[in-house]
Formats: sequence, C-alpha cells, structure tokens
Amino acid sequence: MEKILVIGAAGQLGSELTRSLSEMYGGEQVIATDLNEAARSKFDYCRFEVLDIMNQDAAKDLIKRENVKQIYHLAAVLSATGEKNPLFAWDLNMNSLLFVLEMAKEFKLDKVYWPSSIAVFGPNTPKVNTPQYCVKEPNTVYGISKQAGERWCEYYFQKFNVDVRSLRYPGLIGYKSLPGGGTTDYAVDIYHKAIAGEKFSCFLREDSYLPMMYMPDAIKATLDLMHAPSESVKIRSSYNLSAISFAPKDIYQSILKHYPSFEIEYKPDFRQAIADSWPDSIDDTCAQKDWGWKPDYDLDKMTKDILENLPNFSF
Ligand code: NAD
Ligand code: AKB
Repeated sequence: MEKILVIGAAGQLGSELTRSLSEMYGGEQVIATDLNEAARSKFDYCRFEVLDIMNQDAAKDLIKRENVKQIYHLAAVLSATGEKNPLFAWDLNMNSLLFVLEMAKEFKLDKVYWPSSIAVFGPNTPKVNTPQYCVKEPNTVYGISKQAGERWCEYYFQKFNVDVRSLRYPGLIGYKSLPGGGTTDYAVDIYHKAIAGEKFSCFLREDSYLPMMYMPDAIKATLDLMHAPSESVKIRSSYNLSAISFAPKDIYQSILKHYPSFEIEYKPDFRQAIADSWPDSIDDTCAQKDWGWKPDYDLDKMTKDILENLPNFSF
C-alpha cells in the first residue's frame, strides 16, 4: 500500500494535519514521525515511528521499506528559537528539506508538501497587503532558511519535475498543542492564560499587527493545495496565504467578551524586533485565483471556538 509520511508530526501543525490526513486516507496509510517516543501517545489513530530526519539512512530506509509516495515535511526550528542557535536552525531547516527533495527525485514520489512562512519577508518589504512578488530581505535565520527553501522547491520542480507544493503560513493559532518557539505564538499562549485565570504577559507591543490564521483554516488550505490539479498550482516557490490580521490589543478585546476580568501587561522582548520586520497583512490573490482559497474564521469566531473547546481538551 502507498504511504503518506509526515515528518515533525507531533508539533502544532502536524498534530492536526496528521489527524485530517488519517481521516481522509485511513490511519493505516499515514505514518506519523517525530523525534522521540513520548510523541507516540498522540497517534492512536495512525502508525507512528520515531524518526530524526537528520538521520538520513534511517529516513531513506523508511521511505523505501514503506513505499512512501507523499511526504509532508513539517520539522523545523521556528523564528524565536532559531535566533538562539542560528547554525543549528540553518542545518535542520535547510538540510532536511534538501534531503526530502532528493528523496522525492530519487524515488519519484507523487507529491511533497513543505511549509514556508511570512518570515521570508523583511524590513524592506511593503508591510500592508504584502504582495506575492516583492522585496524579500529576511533578517532572521528562520526567514533566511524559508526563503532559500522556497528557491530550492522551485528548482526541484523546474529541473527534476518534483511535484512540491508550499504555503507561506501566517502565524498559526491552534489549541490542541502547546506553542513551539515562534514569534506569533503569544496568540496561542494568551488563550491558555485566560482560561487558567492568570494575567497574561505579552512579549509584543499592544499595537504590533501580524498576519494570523486559525488552525482549521491552515489545514483546509494545505489539503486544498495538495489536492488541486497540478496545472492549477502555478506557484512552485510558495503561495502567500491570508486570513486575519490583528494586534495583541485586538485579541485581548476579543477574549474580554468571554472573560471580562482577564488582565494583560505588555513587556516586549527580542521577539518584538522579529515581529517588526514582518508584514501587517498579506495579499493572497494568487491562492484565491489558482485554487480557490477562502478562509472561514475571523478573530471573534476563532476566539469563541477556542474558548469553548480548550477547557475540555486533554494534552
Ligand atoms: P512545532 O515546533 O510545533 O513542531 C515541529 C515538530 O518537528 C516538533 O514536534 C519537533 O519535535 C519536530 N522536529 C524537530 N526536529 C526534528 C527532527 N530532526 N526530526 C524529526 N522531527 C523533528 O512547529 P509547527 O508550528 O508545527 O510548524 C510546523 C511547520 O510549519 C514548520 O516548518 C514551520 O516553519 C511551519 N510554519 C509554522 C507556523 C506556525 O505559526 N506554527 C507558521 C509558518 C510556518
Ligand atoms: C513563527 O513565529 O516563527 C512562526 C511563523 C510565522 O513562521 N509562527
């Protein structure tokens, strides 16, 4: 049977995407992989294997042995964590992608998915309604690795016909996993603090606008892109993708409607400079035109859904 391999499946995106893939294709067809055994308990609905993607012999063996035909490569070091150890972040983010693209070429895989990020943009990029094509001078190691990764994806598509597809996600907000070291992750943590009845200390300024998206929209976009006919996928670097744009003061107001005594304080740290280098909002006209992208959630609809479901969710 042909298999779908998810690398970095236990993270924020992977936990939800792997479940959707298993519902769609059947759990026996999906192999979730992540760094350590502790992740196994998340995957009682599909296969799970421990895999460090930097162990290329083990990864190649798994791809061959299991007749893997599609790879979702999600493992990466995110923006804030990346700045703490830039060379490690570059090594993981870059070399794991190059390895996956090589595997796709060698084994003639059907499709590869690899996420890019709004982190490819930088301080000289137009900030409002950032277009698909514009100046990109990222100043984080994470952003540099995503920008280079986009070029490699397009290169493997053009030179070797590898069917690789990608989205430049905004900050993703889900309640089913804990934050993973990103600059936008304050917007995940804030809901946990509201429900716990604790004051939230925000590491960004109250007026720091960033593009964001609720996880169900991100999953929908990913699966829509992966199921689009090849000829509709006209961009093989990575698509701009947009849903909501808000600042900490807006998400705070949205939560106050449900938790009127919730308190917030603002203590910007090194992540403020990263946020300042990223767009406020994104123009995703190409995704709308090429494969019909349209988000379902605005800020208040997302807040309501999270606050209703998070208290009953067990990690
Ligand atoms: P995350 O940090 O929550 O999850 C990453 C997962 O990869 C973790 O489970 C980790 O254990 C695993 N991993 C790390 N090193 C590994 C290795 N060597 N081998 C195998 N697994 C390894 O990140 P996420 O938020 O789920 O992001 C997933 C992808 O989406 C990343 O490529 C990220 O750049 C991209 N992305 C995420 C966001 C967001 O807001 N979360 C936005 C834009 C792009
Ligand atoms: C991060 O903040 O690093 C991620 C991203 C936007 O890529 N959430």
